Amino acid sequence: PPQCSLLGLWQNDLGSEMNISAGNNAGKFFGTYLTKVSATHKPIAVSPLRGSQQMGNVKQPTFGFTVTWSFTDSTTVFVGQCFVDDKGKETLQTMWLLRKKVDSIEDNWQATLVGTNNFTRLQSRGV
Ligand code: B9F
Repeated sequence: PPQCSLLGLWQNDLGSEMNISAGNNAGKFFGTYLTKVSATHKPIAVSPLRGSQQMGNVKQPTFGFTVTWSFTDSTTVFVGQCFVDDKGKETLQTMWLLRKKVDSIEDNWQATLVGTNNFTRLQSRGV
């Protein structure tokens, strides 16, 4: 099977969707992220993502990207690896850190959440 590629439309185990639409030969990539969950009353909006991955002819590259949420004062970073199985099915295994905005340094201790997400390619639903 070919190299694992980050480009395209992905959905994670929470139902969030991301579209990695552009990459360059310096390993940088760009896209958009639509989270399915938010735990706020503010409406969810599409947010930009920017990342970088291992360069060159790497079959299962490692990568990292940042999502700066457009609808709330917080930022999430993801790190992961793109895996491809012997049938060509690709999976992104990631861990994330979410930094919340807190009002004072005394609240710094409670400002970071951690978790995992795995992403698979979103099948086009047709019409
Ligand atoms: O809900 C987050 C948020 C931050 C401060 C107020 C609201 C923004 C969206 C985060 C989405 C996370 C999950 N979605 C996903 O696909 S990023 C990692 C997970 N993977 C209230 C306080 C802190 C969180 C909720 Fe908030």
